[in-house]
Amino acid sequence: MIEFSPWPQDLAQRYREAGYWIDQPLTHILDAQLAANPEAEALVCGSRRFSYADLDRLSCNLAARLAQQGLGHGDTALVQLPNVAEFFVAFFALLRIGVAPVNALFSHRRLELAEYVRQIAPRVVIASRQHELFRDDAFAEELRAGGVAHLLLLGEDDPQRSLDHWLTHGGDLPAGAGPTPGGEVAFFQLSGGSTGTPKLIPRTHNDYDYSIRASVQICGVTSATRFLCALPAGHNFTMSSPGALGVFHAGGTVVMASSPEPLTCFQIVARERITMAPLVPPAVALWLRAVEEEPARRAMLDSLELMLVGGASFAEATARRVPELLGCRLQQVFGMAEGLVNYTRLDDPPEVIFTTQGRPISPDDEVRIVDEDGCDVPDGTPGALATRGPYTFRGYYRSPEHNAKSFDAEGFYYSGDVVVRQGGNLRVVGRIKDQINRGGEKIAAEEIENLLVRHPDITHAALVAAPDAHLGEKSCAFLVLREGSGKLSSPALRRHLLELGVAEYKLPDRFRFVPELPLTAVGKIDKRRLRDSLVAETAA
Ligand code: OOB
Repeated sequence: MIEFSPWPQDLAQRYREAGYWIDQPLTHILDAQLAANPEAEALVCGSRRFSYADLDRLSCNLAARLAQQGLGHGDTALVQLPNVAEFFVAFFALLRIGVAPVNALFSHRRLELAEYVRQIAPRVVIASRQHELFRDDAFAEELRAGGVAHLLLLGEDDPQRSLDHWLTHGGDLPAGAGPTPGGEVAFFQLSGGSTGTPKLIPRTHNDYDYSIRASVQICGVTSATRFLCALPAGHNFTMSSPGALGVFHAGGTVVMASSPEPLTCFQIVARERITMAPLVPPAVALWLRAVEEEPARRAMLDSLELMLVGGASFAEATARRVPELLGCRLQQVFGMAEGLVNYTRLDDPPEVIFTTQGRPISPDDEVRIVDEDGCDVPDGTPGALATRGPYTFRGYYRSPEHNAKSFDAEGFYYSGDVVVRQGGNLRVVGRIKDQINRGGEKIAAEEIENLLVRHPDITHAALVAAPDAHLGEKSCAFLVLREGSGKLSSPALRRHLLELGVAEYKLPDRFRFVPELPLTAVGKIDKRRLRDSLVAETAA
């Protein structure tokens, strides 16, 4: 069994009695559609179309092959695929035999993948020849030397390790193979993080499935829903809020897109009659601009009924333009891979939809907003968000020290967000965690600072958020250089980081050289002062 921090007995019992936890594996989502609508269109990827029966057959093939190799309960997998149909096929295949995947982002590079491998010691890695790391066999050899028994690649010619081949040449599931029980870990979500190493979030079938079923209700997903999957497919927003899994649950259709870039997406929306699209704020801004530039484009979005926006702060002025310019409704989403998801409701008054990030999914989501002493603040006063509930995790994977800081004695998780409650709805107004939210992509400051000081000429580094008109935030690294060292150029610094194998979205957008870093009264780096200096700079 894969270890995780369980909910206390009394709460677990309450969640079962309330009907939240139904003790079914997530694969029941597919099984139910296979029984009810096997020929309905489940998934579209370019010119390829998959019915629920296809999705079932392909995932069973892969599951059978993996199980025949001895994979099963307690095993883990590292998956790194772009937004293609195979992402969901592989996800269900692994869950069918109780193997728990980590779905790395396609933008992740050697450093991130190596860290996930270190943490979960996967027996199988599923990746793509399209990715730089898998273009030749060097990294594959490293993985093998590190204990990975099976590497399956999309776009590979050798049938022994071609994902395409394993998907189409199955066999029978060995006796005894099957998903893990509902109460156990189904897979790992990735934390946006604020620490030196990325943390993994074990999600159980029960908790994840509940968040999906409830989201389907709240977002009005039905079998007529045609869902655009343009953000990274493995992200919690795209996967479960209500996400592709919510759409499968309702018997609708998921349409893959390689990025949220407006011109390709508009064509997909028009061709596939998309009704629902989740986007991060910078992508919405690009969509709005594309229609403003060429009003005739709006006709391409005719079928679009609902746009979900979340992942980062969404300016009210931009929110108001969504219905006006794109001709669809808006639903704001404030969620986290750790669990808690808030939505504005479809029947909320426009003021609530435009100015808040909504309220929790569940009547049993407990949300506290507290001051620095941990005391609840009154409505209208900003405070730190703490939460526990039927789909909010209880601990990062194998991270006792970090867990001790992220949870209180009652099991409340401190998300690091500063929020205000008004009329029952939440507004996100700030952040305590040491993270940069670059248009929805999260960067843990400490991770990049640690990499920067590995440069021989750098003694101290501090990464902070700088305001940015398009992305909301960009990252700026303040650096103190070793005495006597010459100036370092931005390209040289970026090269240093890229050579360490970090994902490109984490590279600082700007560098500032300072004689020393300002400190607070208790001797910590005064990041607020650094941020303020950037705000002043932007204003000037
Ligand atoms: C989503 O999940 P993560 O894990 O990538 O990031 C969570 C963090 C939150 O703690 C908050 O800091 C920020 O992203 N965030 C927002 C926001 N939605 C997320 N900040 C302001 N306004 C929003 N609407 O980002 C995520 C997961 C599920 C659904 C939607 C987003």
